[in-house]
Amino acid sequence: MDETRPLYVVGDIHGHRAELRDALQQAGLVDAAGDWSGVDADVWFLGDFVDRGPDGVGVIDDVMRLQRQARESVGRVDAVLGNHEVLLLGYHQFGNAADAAGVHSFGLSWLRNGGQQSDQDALTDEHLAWLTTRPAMARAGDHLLVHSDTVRYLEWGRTIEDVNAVVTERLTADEPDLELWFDLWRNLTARGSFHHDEDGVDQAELMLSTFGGRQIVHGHTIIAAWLGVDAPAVTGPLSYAGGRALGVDGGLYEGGPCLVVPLPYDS
Ligand SMILES: [Mn+2]
Repeated sequence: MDETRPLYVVGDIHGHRAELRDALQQAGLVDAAGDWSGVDADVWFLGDFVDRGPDGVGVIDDVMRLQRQARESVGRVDAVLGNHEVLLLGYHQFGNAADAAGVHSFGLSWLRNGGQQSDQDALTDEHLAWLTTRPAMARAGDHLLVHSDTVRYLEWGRTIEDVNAVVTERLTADEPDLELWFDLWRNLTARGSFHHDEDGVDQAELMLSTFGGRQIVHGHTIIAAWLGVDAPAVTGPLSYAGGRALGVDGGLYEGGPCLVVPLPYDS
């Protein structure tokens, strides 16, 4: 990546299409019509487009369109997979089928985690092809971009390329395996690795020394939960673990802000 290009990350949106458009417009990345105006910016969405909010697939449509428009310009738009994308895809693929032990099903998890039937109904082959080929991790400059604040990515590989290859292979397999898909959902739903008082810094160091980068930038865990405040009181991202981690989930579905964060973030 060209280090001189502006870099932004966007936290969890969960179906809040209008709020996303407003936040991108405020950052100068889209115009009043919602079309790309970010010129040479590099924008990474950190996943969780769907569930808990009114129009998750509409959000995906917007991001796919911005990706096309940025590509026609000199910008770049992409996204890492969130656990809710895996949930959306898993329920689409497996419905209420249970695993071999009869314990887990995407149907149950989908219901419990804010799944929206309207999103399932709106899914097209084009959405499926795009979602199933998004990476789980990416590097942008000194930043390691992931959805979830967890070390479980290490279970899939020791390089970004290997992790992404494992995830894509599972999601695009000709004969999808419920257990392997559920493993994706379970690991991407884990949280809090870098926030532990005792070993949070070590866990962040482990991720960075393995995958590269100087700061993990993630969504998934609402900043307000750590600050002990309500989501609307959140005003920006949270740098922690000695600056090795940056949380950017403003808690949109709980009334918090849609955070569009320029990197490097100067706290
Ligand atoms: Mn999440």
